[in-house]
Amino acid sequence: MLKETIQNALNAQLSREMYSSNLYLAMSGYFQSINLKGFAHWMRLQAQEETTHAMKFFDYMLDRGGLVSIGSIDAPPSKWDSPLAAMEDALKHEQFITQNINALADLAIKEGDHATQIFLQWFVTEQVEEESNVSEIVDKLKLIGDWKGGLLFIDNELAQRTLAPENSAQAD
Ligand code: OFO
Repeated sequence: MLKETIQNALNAQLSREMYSSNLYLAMSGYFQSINLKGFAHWMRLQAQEETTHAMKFFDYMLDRGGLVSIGSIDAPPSKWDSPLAAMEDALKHEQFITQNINALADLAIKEGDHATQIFLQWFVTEQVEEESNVSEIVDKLKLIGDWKGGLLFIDNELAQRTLAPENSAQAD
């Protein structure tokens, strides 16, 4: 049985993961609208990955006899000033998610909830990867500055992305 404090915190994170999915889907739409199809593809997969993250919280709470409650989810923006501005927003958002995962892990320790601590370890590791992936794209965009050829090169690179098995919809 989940303690109420833990259940509330897990439900709040479930909603944040759903917001992440909506945010990245909105970014995918923005990139598609400016014909950066590699960026759009990368963000579309990122949105799918976030849905998988949300479902991990959903399944975990139910496995522990908890109650899922879906909170209201803010609408994400629909456009950005530049590819760099969008990716910088994505990085800021991932840093925010990392803070929340860490706060959840602290709460699980405080409440002596060992199962939740172990469940959250996957997310602690995942956040290192999430920040690093986005940060690399931000750095490359800064490096190329206004050079359009460089932007198309990055776009081609991002078009190659595939989903890792642990982040595909089939994972549980
Ligand atoms: Fe769920 O990792 Fe990004 O937000």
